[in-house]
Amino acid sequence: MTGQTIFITGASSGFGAACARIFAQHGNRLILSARRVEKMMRLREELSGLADIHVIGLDVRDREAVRQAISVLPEAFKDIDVLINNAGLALGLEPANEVNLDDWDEMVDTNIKGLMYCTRFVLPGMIARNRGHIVNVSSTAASWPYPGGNAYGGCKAFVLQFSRNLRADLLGKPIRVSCIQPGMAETEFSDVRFKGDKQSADSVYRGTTPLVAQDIAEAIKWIVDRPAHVNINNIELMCVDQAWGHLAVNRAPANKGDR
Ligand code: NDP
Ligand code: 8X3
Repeated sequence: MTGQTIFITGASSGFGAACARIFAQHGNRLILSARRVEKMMRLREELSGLADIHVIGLDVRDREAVRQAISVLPEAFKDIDVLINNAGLALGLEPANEVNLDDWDEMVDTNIKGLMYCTRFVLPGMIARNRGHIVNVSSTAASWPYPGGNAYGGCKAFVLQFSRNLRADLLGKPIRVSCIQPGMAETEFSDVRFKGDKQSADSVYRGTTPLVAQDIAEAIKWIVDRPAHVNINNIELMCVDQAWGHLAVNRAPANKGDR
């Protein structure tokens, strides 16, 4: 379908920027939001001639700012058809007993609360217009735990279950809710997770052909393009160089307590 108004959070890089590019190529109106406005202005420049683009500097953790941004959208952009709740991040890989609590707070505030705020402020308009689609970006980390994934995986599990519960709330209304669970994809994600430690970030993808942002954007485009009576509940995708491993087993004699 063409000519829709698409609101993308986290549009300054990675999956969000790739979504902007792919949806712009199909004649949609785009609302791009993230904190780094200059990056989105450059993207708007790149896509000029393809789509009308409204850029919002927005920190999704700020509930009042989210409310305000959505309530003052220009006339041409205010009827949001598709919300892509993509803004998010992982911080650190420390075990739970060593983690910096500020990192946990920031992950919860962004991945969970930010996504809730955007959803809550966009949804009433969708219901009033009797049309809409919310696509939430979760992660394989929602379903498959790994050491150091602690709060990040927990946040993404919230996104998956929240998506399903939204569908339950919306039954009887022509509003779709989808969730996508990508595996490792090379974006700024690992630079952010390792706080600028380039070596650690690069090591995540070394020797692999990881997913790239375009892969996720194409999947989201496909989800949105299904006929109106089809709701894609959830999609999980990984690169071919990623799969599950054995469950971990502790064989060390020490630290077994009373066993
Ligand atoms: P990037 O780091 O490239 O992009 C993250 C985006 O989120 C940026 O545009 C960033 O913009 C935005 N963002 C972060 N915090 C905030 C905030 N407080 N307010 C508004 N925007 C924010 O990573 P990806 O593109 O890879 O990540 C996109 C989503 O995909 C995230 O939710 C991530 O958890 C998820 N994901 C990533 C995977 C991967 O391996 N890359 C795999 C599975 C899921 P800015 O800093 O300008 O605010
Ligand atoms: C990002 C994928 O495996 O780093 O959500 O958690 S992973």
